[in-house]
Amino acid sequence: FSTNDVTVVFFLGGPGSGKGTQSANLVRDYGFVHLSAGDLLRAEQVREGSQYGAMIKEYITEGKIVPMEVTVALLSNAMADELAKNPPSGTKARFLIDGFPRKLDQAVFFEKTVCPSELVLFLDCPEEVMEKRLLKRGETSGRDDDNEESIRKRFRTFVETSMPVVDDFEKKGKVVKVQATGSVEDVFAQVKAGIEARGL
Ligand code: UP5
Ligand code: MG
Repeated sequence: FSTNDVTVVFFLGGPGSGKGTQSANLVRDYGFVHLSAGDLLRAEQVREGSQYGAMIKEYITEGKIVPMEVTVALLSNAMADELAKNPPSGTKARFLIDGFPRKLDQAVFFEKTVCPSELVLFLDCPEEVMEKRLLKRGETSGRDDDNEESIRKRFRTFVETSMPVVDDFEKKGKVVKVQATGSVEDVFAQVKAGIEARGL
């Protein structure tokens, strides 16, 4: 597909900061197509015949970042599928890419080989708040990584590996940062104000 047909917004933030929740609001009000890298990986993990299932499960449980070849292929295939289904006519397709890139080299690779991002939306949230949300969700989510040990590992990976991605985009003036501790509605009001200020 042609990068002229699409607008890409990266949606970053720590584990449990509310990316998935706010994505649903953005889809509803702004017509974004939501692509969660984590959801795509979890679907690939259980896909019949996938050669990556066991590897993905191991990485997710350990809170480690899956090698980018896998994630970037899943994302670019999902984008191509969407554009084949709904070919852009006049207006660009808007993709909200949730939870990716989480490592500097993945950001560089994606922007070079798939599509540069227009904007980076970042949910800023303290670990205590995120931990509480994730443990609560873990009571029913069935996710392999919603337990105390995995959460600790995910936080560590986020600080050591993923925050440098946010910092790098920040230096380039691309980040809209939102405080994610309030209610879902409060956070969404800030998200709206932030992206509208950027003309999206
Ligand atoms: N909640 C949300 N907002 C709230 C609010 N304002 N007030 C009160 N409660 C709120 O929210 C989490 C929980 O909090 C929910 O119960 C929600 O109701 C509540 P959610 O919107 O799900 O937060 P989100 O930021 O999406 O949290 P998630 O757990 O999905 O974040 P992660 O970034 O950890 O998960 P992801 O699925 O992106 O990645 C999982 C793993 O996949 C990674 O650890 C990694 O191993 C792997 N991965 C890669 O390897 N590469 C990638 O590129 C992407 C993922
Ligand atoms: Mg999520």
